[in-house]
Amino acid sequence: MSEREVVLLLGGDLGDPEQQCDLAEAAINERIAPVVARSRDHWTEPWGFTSDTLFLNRALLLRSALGPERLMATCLAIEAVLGRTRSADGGPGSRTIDIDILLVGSEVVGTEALWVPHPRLHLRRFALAPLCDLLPGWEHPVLHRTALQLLDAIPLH
Ligand code: PH2
Ligand code: MG
Ligand code: MG
Repeated sequence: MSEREVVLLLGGDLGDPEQQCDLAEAAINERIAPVVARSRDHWTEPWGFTSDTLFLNRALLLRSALGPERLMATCLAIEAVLGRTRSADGGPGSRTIDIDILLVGSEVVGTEALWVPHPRLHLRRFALAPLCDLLPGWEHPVLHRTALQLLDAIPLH
């Protein structure tokens, strides 16, 4: 299959988030594809749960021919190498590193294990703001709004 634009979102709030994101980026470079562009670093309030620590969120743009399932498996393997653990109830919580697939070109996947574009992308400022650093004009293949339009639609508070 031909190469498509892939955007991954890194996020972490435990330990040294800058170092964790740098390590994740190096592993992605080596195991998935060269990183073409990187968003600014966004320090963000935790979304969906409370914590004293801020998240570092950073988006990465790659070009890859890998399908979403292979991408996801590799992201999970890199998280594991970097010491990612998950809460027993599966709910959101503090973590060393999370690597999520935001989009794979205009591909749409909806299975029990994997949704692409990320199912909560349009609700999350912490994901849309880094994405807009990279591809503000990307059009969501289901919602038919650009990344910038989706970001503008999120209330500030
Ligand atoms: N990730 C979550 C839940 N909440 N909040 C921020 N600020 N950044 C994240 O990356 C994040 C979150 C689930 O993966
Ligand atoms: Mg996540
Ligand atoms: Mg994740």
